[in-house]
Amino acid sequence: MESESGVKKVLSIGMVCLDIVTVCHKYPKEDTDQRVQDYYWQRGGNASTTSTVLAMLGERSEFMGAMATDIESNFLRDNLKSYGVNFDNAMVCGSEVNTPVSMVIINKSNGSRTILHCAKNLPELSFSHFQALDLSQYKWIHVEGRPAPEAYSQIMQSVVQYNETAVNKIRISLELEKPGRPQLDPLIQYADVIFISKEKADDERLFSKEDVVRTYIKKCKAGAMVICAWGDQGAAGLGTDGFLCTSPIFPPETMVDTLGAGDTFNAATIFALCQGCSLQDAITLGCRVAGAKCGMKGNNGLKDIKW
Ligand SMILES: Nc1ncnc2c1ncn2[C@@H]1O[C@H](COP(=O)(O)OP(=O)(O)OP(=O)(O)O)[C@@H](O)[C@H]1O
Ligand SMILES: *[C@@H]1O[C@H](CO)[C@@H](O)[C@H](O)[C@H]1NC(C)=O
Ligand SMILES: CC(=O)N[C@H]1CO[C@H](CO)[C@@H](O)[C@@H]1O
Repeated sequence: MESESGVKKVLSIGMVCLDIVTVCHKYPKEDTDQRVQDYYWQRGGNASTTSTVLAMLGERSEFMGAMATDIESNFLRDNLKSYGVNFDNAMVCGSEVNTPVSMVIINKSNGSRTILHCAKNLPELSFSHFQALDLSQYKWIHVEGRPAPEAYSQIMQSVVQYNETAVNKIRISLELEKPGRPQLDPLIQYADVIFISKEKADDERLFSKEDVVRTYIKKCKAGAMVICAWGDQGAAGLGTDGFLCTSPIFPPETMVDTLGAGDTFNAATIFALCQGCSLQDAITLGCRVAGAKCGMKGNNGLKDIKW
């Protein structure tokens, strides 16, 4: 048995932000005044949510990204601690910088989430900050494709280079999800696992999860795999070996909240791949955990389920 400190970590790189969530029984009409059912703060940001779910599934999990020092950021720090997500290597910015905030409206009648995002002046993670990391602590690095292609390209290349001679091998996963960011596609060549979102696919006129993985696998390095989650259609995965797999959804009894279902899917899929599962089993676990998440408020309840 390896000692706790010898256990390699999974690092998630990207955004942490504050989600101010409002739950209403139906989606509001413009210029009306009404009561809502609930209101709460939660930690959001795709990489940050992925790091949370990885921690709940039992991985040693770390988050790295830019963080402010304002009131909102205090909430985020306390929250990361409460989930056991390490953030010792976050890029802490000066007092003039604001935490990004997503105002989220959850429609209780169907679980849908509408996001209004406000990013003021938080910088992107820089390569020089990343370079100070001791990579020997990690077995997996998950990268949320942010609009900083140069920094992210340098980050990923430095991991690939480290990996060539290191004893401990690191695998990289990359999430490309926002449409209109084709400048991030070249990052695909450095990743072992690539997550492509439905949103990005829609924008590129790819109309099914199978079309997405068949199109994107051509851009991948040998041995890599592409994964695409497609809301209530489940998910598909394809490796450069040409073996296509799909998973159905595992719907909860009632849909409560789909916010972060995609990040939960990514985390559970990465967790399964870290355990040595096949791609088929990994996306199936991804859909099971994401489905369970859709049936609860937030994702804290996931830690009470045995997978
Ligand atoms: N209506 C649903 N019923 C059951 N499972 C669902 C539903 N919607 C999503 N899921 C599960 O979540 C996974 C991810 O879904 P999807 O890609 O739509 O998330 P997303 O919209 O990106 O979420 P978010 O952006 O809020 O993180 C799906 O593969 C599926 O397993
Ligand atoms: C790291 O090395 C392993 C083993 O050679 C390989 O499978 C993997 O693709 C490499 N990952 C990266 C990011 O270079
Ligand atoms: C903070 C952030 O970028 N959140 C994004 C996470 O992913 C969803 C889609 O899956 C986006 O809509 C969010 O804006």
